[in-house]
Amino acid sequence: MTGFDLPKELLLGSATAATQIEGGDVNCNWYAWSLAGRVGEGESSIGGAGHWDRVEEDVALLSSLHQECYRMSIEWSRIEPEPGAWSREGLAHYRRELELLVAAGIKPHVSLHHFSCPQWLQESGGWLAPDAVERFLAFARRVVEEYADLVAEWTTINEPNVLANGSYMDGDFPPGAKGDLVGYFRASRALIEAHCRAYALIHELRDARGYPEPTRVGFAHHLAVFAPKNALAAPGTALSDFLFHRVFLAGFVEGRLLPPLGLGRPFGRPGANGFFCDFIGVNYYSRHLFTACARPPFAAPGVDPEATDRSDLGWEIYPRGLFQVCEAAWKRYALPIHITENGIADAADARRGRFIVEHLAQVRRLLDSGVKVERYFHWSLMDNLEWHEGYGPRFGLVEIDYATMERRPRPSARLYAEICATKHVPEYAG
Ligand code: IFM
Repeated sequence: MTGFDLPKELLLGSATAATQIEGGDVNCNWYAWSLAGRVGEGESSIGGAGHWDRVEEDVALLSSLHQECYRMSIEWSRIEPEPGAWSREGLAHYRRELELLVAAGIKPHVSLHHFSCPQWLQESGGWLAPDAVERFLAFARRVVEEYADLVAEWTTINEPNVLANGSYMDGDFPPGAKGDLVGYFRASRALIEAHCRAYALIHELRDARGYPEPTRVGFAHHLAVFAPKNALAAPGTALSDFLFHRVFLAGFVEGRLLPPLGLGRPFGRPGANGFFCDFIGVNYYSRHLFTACARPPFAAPGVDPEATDRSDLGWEIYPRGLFQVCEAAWKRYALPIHITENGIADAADARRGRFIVEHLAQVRRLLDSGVKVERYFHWSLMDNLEWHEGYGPRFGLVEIDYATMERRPRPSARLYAEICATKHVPEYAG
């Protein structure tokens, strides 16, 4: 049999986020965003993939697909539906889910913030509210105190660059501001501060309890390959790369503000390794081709017209990019890499199997080059709400029939399950 093997220490699993799959939450800012007509074509987060009522079924599904680890998020508005009021029902619900995972031998990885927040926080300014960081830390404290026995691995904040950009530059995320540079910078700074302080807090709360599994805290960074179309586009591409990737790495990993966000290291004490991360979470999807333009940052992203291999969303499928972004992060920090997301919108499931095999081949290359990759989470376990795009894009290993909420594993799910069970990646036969 040809193909290649992966080491047993590399855990393979899949990822989701609460707002995208749970359904039923009226206190979240994305529900209000749905009511405002900003999700898909009049779609709503209220349905999700019906996960809130199907936790047992979905944990059984994860088991049947031989997932070794599962990245999920905890919906802030389920835990704190009103300021300072902790929901017993919400807390008990996630405890049950986490207990089911642990009982099934699936290692949970919990994200505290994955794009959404309670509507009450949104109404007081979201990440621009004067007390946003303190509010987030109070939520983090409550969650970590509650689940420290079950969860060792934590993501503080998912894709802060995408969140700040969507909320204040593109306007697709609440509050829908467009080209608001001041808002973008202030939100980015608040996210960095929230992460750095949560890093210390999670360690302080959990390390003291002496669990055998060490606490590990990081953030999930959206890292794409930014390539210039030609020499003219090179400076603008480099500047875009700096603003979208590097500034957030410096903030979240080093606790350092770089211009234009500020200067210095204002966020207190890092961990024993000198950083505010024990691993770097990498969310990798695609490559963007930049063309020179007249407006700052003087290059605009697009898709290479010659790239024929694309997802349903038109994103270029570029497996080598996974190697490039992970290797660059490793060279800079030598921190373990957790691939916290990697996946494809592919309703017909025509390309997902190959996508998985080709991206895992890059993981093999990374390991062979000495890069410490410890986790790979495929995005996503199941079809879900692709934020402002609605339910159209199908990222799931498992198809969701939204009329009945029936779960139907796609052929790629079977292939990936076999890989997870055997740690052998077969040559892709189509
Ligand atoms: O669905 C999103 C996820 O919430 C964050 N990372 C990218 C995914 C696909 O766009």
